Amino acid sequence: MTHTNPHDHIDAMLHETRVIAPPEAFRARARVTREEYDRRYRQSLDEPDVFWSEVASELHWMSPWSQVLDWQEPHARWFVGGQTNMAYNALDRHVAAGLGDKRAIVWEAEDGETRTLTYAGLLREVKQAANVLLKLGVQAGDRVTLYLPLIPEAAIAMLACARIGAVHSVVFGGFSVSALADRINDAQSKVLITADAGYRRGQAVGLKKNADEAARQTPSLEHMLVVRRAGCEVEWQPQRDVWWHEALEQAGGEHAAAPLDSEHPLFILYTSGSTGKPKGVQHTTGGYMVGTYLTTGEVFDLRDEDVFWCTADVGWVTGHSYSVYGPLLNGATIVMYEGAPNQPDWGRFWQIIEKHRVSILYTAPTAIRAFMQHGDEIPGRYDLSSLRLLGSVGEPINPEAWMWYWRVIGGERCPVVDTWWQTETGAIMLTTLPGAHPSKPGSAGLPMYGVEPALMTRDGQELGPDEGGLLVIKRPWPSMLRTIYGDDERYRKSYWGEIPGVYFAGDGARRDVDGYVTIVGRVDDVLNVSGHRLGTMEIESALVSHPSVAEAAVVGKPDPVKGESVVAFVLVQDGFEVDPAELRAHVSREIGALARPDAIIISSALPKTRSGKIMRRFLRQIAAGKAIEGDTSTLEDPGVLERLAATPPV
Ligand code: 6R9
Repeated sequence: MTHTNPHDHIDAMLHETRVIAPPEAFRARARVTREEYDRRYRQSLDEPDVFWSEVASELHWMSPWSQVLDWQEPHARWFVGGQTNMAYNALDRHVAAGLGDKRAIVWEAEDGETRTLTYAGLLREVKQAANVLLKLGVQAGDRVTLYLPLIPEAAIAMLACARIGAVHSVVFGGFSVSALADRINDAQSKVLITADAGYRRGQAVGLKKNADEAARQTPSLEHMLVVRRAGCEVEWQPQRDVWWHEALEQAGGEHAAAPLDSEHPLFILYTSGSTGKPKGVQHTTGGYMVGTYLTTGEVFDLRDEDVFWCTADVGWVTGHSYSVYGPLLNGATIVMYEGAPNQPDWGRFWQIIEKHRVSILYTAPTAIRAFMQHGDEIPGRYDLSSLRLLGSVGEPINPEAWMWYWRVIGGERCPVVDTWWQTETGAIMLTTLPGAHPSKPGSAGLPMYGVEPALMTRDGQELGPDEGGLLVIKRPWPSMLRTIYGDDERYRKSYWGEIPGVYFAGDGARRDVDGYVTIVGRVDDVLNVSGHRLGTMEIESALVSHPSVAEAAVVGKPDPVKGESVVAFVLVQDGFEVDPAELRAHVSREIGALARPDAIIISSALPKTRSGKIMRRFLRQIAAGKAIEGDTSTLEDPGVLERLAATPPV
């Protein structure tokens, strides 16, 4: 392996051979050395029972497991027979160890308001919230939907559910009424926890108003628990609606965490797949807890004095595993920021880091690229010396953005970990360990303990070094999804049925001779827009639900900041005209603003095979402004491609 001095050049930025060793000062006191990684990784594959028992034993179990893994492909049960509680491990355990006064959450609003909760304070509110849920009739196994801004109550509500064994389903606050209603209905939730409004760019966004509208279509819903965040006027149904602050005040402060089976469901989180309907990815208690605990501690080299800031909203899996559960399980201090990265300007992140002395920052390439666009001068105004480690997640990070992050934000002092994982995997799967492994900008790196990746062809042939193929995982791991809620058949087919005997991730990748895996991108009809997963079919069905649209095809187009942007090819319904602004607003209403097409191409025909299948491959080329490549002879009317390429987007 060659080691390139990062000072050397810009020229090397485009070469894949660049390797950056862990900074010496970091390496010298890192939690995990290279030798230790090698030894433990080996052990995790050769003696998984011994390895996982050791890790799980660092947490509290109310009764011990009798078997580490029961694997009946594709169904895994981890820590079989064990009983534990996520909230107990995230809170009570630390308070019992004397850490009650330690800061658990340092929250900051867009306007600079801050609120700090200690471990003891957070535990108190979680116990009260647990009692409120019980009083509303929520029982272990019942589903509770959360539709909240990024405020401490989001974490409190998640932990309160976990404490009583209710299954939370967090719906991102930016999602629309119908996206919310669909998710409540799929989960058959009894209770919705929301807020009067959230703030974004100084504007109050009416969450309760959306929730009220959704509730008209969700018969399972019995109660709405409403956090007062903005203090704005809301409609109120006294039979159904309960103010969070009033209920908590009246609730008892004592609550003993329920001992739950290791395989008791912890949460459902909806994510896009290659068909129209989002999948309710289901995680369970014991395995997810062990996975997020282990990865947060070791990938981020976590220490008692760290201030950990994962910028993800709790509406995404990164917000579940690394804004809430993983760091709390490790007793860390978390920063939580409810607001946009450019409020009041593009220096906001750096100002927060300076103010709260953040030592670990975990964010997405799309944010890094946006900061990079605004230059080195803005971060240069702030004191970033508290930082000691940087992380990236959500999409491939281009080497140029990686280098900028390392150089400008980390001052060539902080290792950068590029962590690959998914909603389905629950926790980080591929990464480098910051003190143990050199980084190769653009490449996620090596498998975490217990993860056995491979590159394969569609028919299951394993590929050698540097051959591009499909990323698969060859054995179960503790934090893996257990099923798709209400649709086990879809779970079987999507993940363990594509290539028999292995977990199919849906990503294309290659692996070099050192074992470093570089992710190329999705191989299915899933887009990654600003690090968020969106199904092309979901957007297409939103488009065709508008009266002016007869048919639609959606593809991604490479975008310098978002990674991918949404391009929609739209066939107009006879007798209608397409109003692009109205169509974009319609998609926002149907799904959420993040699905809004950046470009709409209005056309009279789509490229179809004789059997009627839309050839998206060609549409991707047209969207990217590229020349058409490939065999067009199977198209019913090859002339359609030229006409589409000549149509300016609106
Ligand atoms: C954690 C999360 C998962 C998809 C995944 C892949 C992409 C995530 C990545 C990455 C390259 C990384 N992805 N991390 N691609 N390098 N470090 O983002 O979960 O929202 O389910 O998305 O995101 O394509 O398949 P999720």
